[in-house]
Amino acid sequence: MDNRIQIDIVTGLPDLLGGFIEESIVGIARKKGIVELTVHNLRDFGVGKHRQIDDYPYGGGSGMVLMAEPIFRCLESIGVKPNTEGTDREEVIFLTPDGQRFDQKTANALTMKHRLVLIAGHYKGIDQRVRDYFVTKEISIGDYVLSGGELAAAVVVDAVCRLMPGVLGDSMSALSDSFQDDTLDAPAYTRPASFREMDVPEVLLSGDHRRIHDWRESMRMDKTRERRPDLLDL
Ligand code: 6GU
Repeated sequence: MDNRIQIDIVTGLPDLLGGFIEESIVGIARKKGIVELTVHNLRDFGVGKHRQIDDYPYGGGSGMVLMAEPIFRCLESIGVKPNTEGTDREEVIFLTPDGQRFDQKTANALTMKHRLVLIAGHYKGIDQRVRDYFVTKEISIGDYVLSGGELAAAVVVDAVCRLMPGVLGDSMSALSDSFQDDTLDAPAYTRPASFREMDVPEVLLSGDHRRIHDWRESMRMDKTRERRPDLLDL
């Protein structure tokens, strides 16, 4: 089966990702051997005795720019090819607010790759030559600005890992998610059936799977019409 994926994250702030990777669904996917994830510290490829990884922008302006050299050396050390020689089973992704908006469809498409290399820039940007030479896809996780790409990389990795076959215990669970079929999820309840005089809808206790299915379907549609009508006219 083709359900393994190799993920490399390139960052100047590797510590930001440690806890997330170990504790999350990503940790489970790794332990099951479905995801092989490595975080690469750009500082290890820094220039000069201070292992410099960023510098002032040519032409002036605020903020620092990640230098081309450390990123080139890091990517070359893990066998990443220039984007002119890549395969369709590999994607080199730069996380940036000016990228293409991340959504469930993109997450699904990324699960089909053998390898994802994610570059998280933490400063004003990265030297354009990295984008020109290596990057095959630029992703933004929404219309707001984060101080670095690390959180965005974590978002993408989480969304992709949980879709990999075998990661979630209940293989149906990912398929019924909000967005997976362009609708929002129905309300969920667990025990007890009555809590501070708030009761679980009777239908969910009925054991009648047909009625439960129809109720959930109708709640999904109502919620989607109310909150995200844009999803229905796609
Ligand atoms: Cl991918 N990076 C940063 N720095 N900010 C963002 C983003 C990415 N997506 C939305 N805002």
